Amino acid sequence: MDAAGFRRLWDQIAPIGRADSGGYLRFSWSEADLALRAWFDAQAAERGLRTETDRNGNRYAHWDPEPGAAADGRAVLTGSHFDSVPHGGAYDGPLGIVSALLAVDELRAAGFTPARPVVIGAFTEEEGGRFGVPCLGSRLMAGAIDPDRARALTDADGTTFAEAMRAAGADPDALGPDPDRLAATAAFVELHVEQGRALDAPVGVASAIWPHGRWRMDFTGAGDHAGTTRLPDRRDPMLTFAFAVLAARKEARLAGGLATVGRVEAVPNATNAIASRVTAWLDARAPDEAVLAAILAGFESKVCERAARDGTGFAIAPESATPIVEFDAALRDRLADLLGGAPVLPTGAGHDAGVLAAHVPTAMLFVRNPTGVSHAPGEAASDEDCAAGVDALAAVLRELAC
Ligand code: HGY
Ligand code: MN
Ligand code: MN
Ligand code: MN
Repeated sequence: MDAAGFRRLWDQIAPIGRADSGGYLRFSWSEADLALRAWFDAQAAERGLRTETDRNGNRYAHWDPEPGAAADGRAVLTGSHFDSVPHGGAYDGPLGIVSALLAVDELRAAGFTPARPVVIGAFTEEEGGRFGVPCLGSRLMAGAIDPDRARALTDADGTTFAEAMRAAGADPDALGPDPDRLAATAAFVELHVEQGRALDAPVGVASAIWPHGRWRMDFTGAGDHAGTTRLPDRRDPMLTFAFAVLAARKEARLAGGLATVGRVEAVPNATNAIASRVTAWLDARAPDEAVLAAILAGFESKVCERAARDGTGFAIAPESATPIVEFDAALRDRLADLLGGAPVLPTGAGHDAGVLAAHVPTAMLFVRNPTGVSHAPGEAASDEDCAAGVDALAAVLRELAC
């Protein structure tokens, strides 16, 4: 397709949830998310696609085959997510949904009729940007998280996932595994912007996702006056926290993985008070499980030692874990061949495709990111590469929906 055609549809969602930073605030069930869902529904209606929300709040548009179509009735699922991290980029998620709509247009314009359903999915809370656990919609579908836990997850204001869902008109009582839907899915293909500088061609195919997880860390001490408490008398959790940030980076560097502390909350959060508590979140990723385990073990023991010296408390608890994902090798090779020998590359970023890969033959297409920036306003993709992504996705859907 041509770049201008991509841009026309893309521009329709560009203002939704855009902040002054140039990044996006598109949290699940927020006004922006509901506006995107309404836009998705309108696009589906324009194309005569049947829409549906599953028990976990994931939204779908179905391109149904003609009655009596030859295939076994199982669907080819494509799509991604609308939600963003705070001040995230424009492409992470929505690119996969917009590209899917355009790929359907392209296939129809070419006279293609699918032999099996082609379904476009918009997954809920992929980023965990509001409720903390990433890929929540797909995890629920796959039975990878207890629905009671999901319902009780809270956002920064104390609103639970269940309350947010209900306020948006969805039913949180229905949350839970959806094995029938998984069984009715022949393949899932998620198109996504590449999130680093690893892809030097318009379109690539994913090989694997690094194992990764999130941990909540609580540093506790004694709140006190910044002007009257002598240094030896302090039990300052901020000190232990500061050590932990450096320790995470050091352990990751030594082991050959990645560790990030990108979110922190201090109590009481006053300039002239020693904090009584610091809560922070660790994100760690690695090329394999052993390296990830080594980072965590080294980190925990160093911070515990340090906390003992600081007279502070330190507790760390996992909030989500995603094991290594090796995408279906046959599908990966088939798609790379189909796309004329497209580059095949792993990623350190998590995706709904990574969750569903345990249940359904799954593949990912990546679109080149010239800045290599993601989860920040600088995330980029050229219209030409996005159009190439649409062409690639259309070719893949044609191949899989025959
Ligand atoms: O952070 C992550 O990789 C999540 O998918 N988006
Ligand atoms: Mn993301
Ligand atoms: Mn994403
Ligand atoms: Mn005072």
